[in-house]
Formats: sequence, structure tokens, C-alpha cells
Amino acid sequence: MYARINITPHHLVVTLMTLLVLLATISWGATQGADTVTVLNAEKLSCGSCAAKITNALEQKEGVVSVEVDIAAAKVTVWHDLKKIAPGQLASVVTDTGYPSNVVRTVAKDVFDRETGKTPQAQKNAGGGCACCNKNRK
Ligand SMILES: [Cu+2]
Repeated sequence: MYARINITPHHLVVTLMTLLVLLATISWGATQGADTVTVLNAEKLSCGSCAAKITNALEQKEGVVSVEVDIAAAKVTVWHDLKKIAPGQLASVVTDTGYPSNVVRTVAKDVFDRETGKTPQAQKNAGGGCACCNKNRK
């Protein structure tokens, strides 16, 4: 006689699949919750440490999903939820951090992503610092 044990393996597979789908959803969802992309300029932004300060300040705000800083261009790109935080508020956060900032443009996230092929990456702190951010450092 064979004992039919088809419940446990089946359930194991289903559980594993569910976990995999969940994990995929979480990683794919890095910019989920953002419906808008706002590009800001930031005066005096000149090194990775400046970039880290700006990123940290923005990411503390509700509605900010992801931040990318282009040091060479002195531009800050913010993926955010427009219902929770407006472009002007983002510029104020950057200005208050010590880098006078204005909104360059605001577009829907899918438009921006299609246009640029960009996906946000975590800003890495390059370490060190320039005269500007060392002076501003508290
Ligand atoms: Cu700096």
C-alpha cells in the first residue's frame, strides 16, 4: 500500500511560490507610492557629502519615495507622492538644508521613467566633504 502524502509537498510549493512573489513585489516596488518626479536644482551642491545631506533630509519627509542626486549637474531628482508632498515643499527642504533650491520641472512618474529610462538608486555617500558641506555640518 502506498500512503498518499500529497498535501504537505503541495502546500510547501504554494508557500514558497507565495514568498517568492512577495519578495519580487517588494523589490519591484522600490518606487511604488510615487506618482510624480520633481527635479530640483541645488546651489552649492558639490560633493557626495552634500548629496547625502540632501538625500537624508528629503527622505525623512512623508511622501518622498526615492531621491537621486546628480552632483555634476547640481540637480536633485525626487520620486514622490504628489498628494503628500508638493514640489515647492521639496525645494524648501533642500533650501533649508543649506542649498538654495528651485523646482526645475515636475512630471508624472511614468512619463519621466519612459523619457529617461531612469530608475532611482540609493545615493551613496562618497565620504569626505567639500568646503561647503564641512562648513554646514552640525
Ligand atoms: Cu559637499
